[in-house]
Amino acid sequence: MKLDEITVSRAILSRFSQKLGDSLDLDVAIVGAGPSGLVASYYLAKANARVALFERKLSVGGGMWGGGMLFNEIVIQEEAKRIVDEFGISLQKFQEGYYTADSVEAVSTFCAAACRAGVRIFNGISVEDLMVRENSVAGLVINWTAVEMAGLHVDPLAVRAKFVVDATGHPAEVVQVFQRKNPVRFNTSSGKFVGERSLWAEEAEISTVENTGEIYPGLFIAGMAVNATRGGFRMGPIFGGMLLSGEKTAKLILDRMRLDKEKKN
Ligand code: 48F
Repeated sequence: MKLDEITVSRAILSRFSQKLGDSLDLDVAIVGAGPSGLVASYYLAKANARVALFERKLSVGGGMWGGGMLFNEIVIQEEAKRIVDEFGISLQKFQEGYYTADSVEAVSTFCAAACRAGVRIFNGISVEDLMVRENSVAGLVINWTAVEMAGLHVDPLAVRAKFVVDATGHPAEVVQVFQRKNPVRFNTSSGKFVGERSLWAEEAEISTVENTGEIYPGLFIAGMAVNATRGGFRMGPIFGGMLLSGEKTAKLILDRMRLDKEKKN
């Protein structure tokens, strides 16, 4: 077969335009492809929601690749074992209730499962703002990470979504930019972004999951962004809470979608 460079270029342009074009009007837009965002997106897509995931970096996986202090093993506790098993990631029992997984296998498997379930993942794209309507969040404002890094004055594009999930980890970037630019009151103890507390793994793992939810109409928080937004503790390199938070996010949004549909009919 003869290879033509222009056909290669045309194939990339055409397929990417189609993929992004099909993602401009979504049920759910997730920001951040760490463990919580990947897992949330997987369960949403599996239930046939139209979902896309926007990740600033080239690589997905967020803070999972490096395990703890670059030792690329992650720890999963008993409560989240069923999720890891569902994805088919190999787990080794360390001692009662503690399991370990190779972080590279974990990231690549979560990512492949999300893609195969129908999630469209856009890497190298940063979310710089939200789109709003009167009293709710209506989507994302996106731009190339390369534009952001170069500090170029280039206007962004917009993505409409019924629900937005901040899964940006410790900085809770979406929540923070939204608060900075709008006189909003969140569903948190102070009505504002509270900020993350120091390390307390057990407490943090519980509160991550308990506090996962909608903090403003149309805006959900998942993973470490939950503890940052609601003033929870950090938990270090144990990842069960991230997975359970992602699963809960998907469940809450799917319930809401069902309710909204029933109300319409
Ligand atoms: O930090 P991250 O892995 O979030 P997570 O799912 O998991 C937290 C754990 O990794 C770990 C922990 C628990 O053990 O404490 O830190 O809550 O992934 C967040 C992803 O969001 C991307 C960022 O590059 C990372 O991959 N991200 C952050 N801000 C933006 C963004 C943005 N504005 N636009 C797009 N992506």
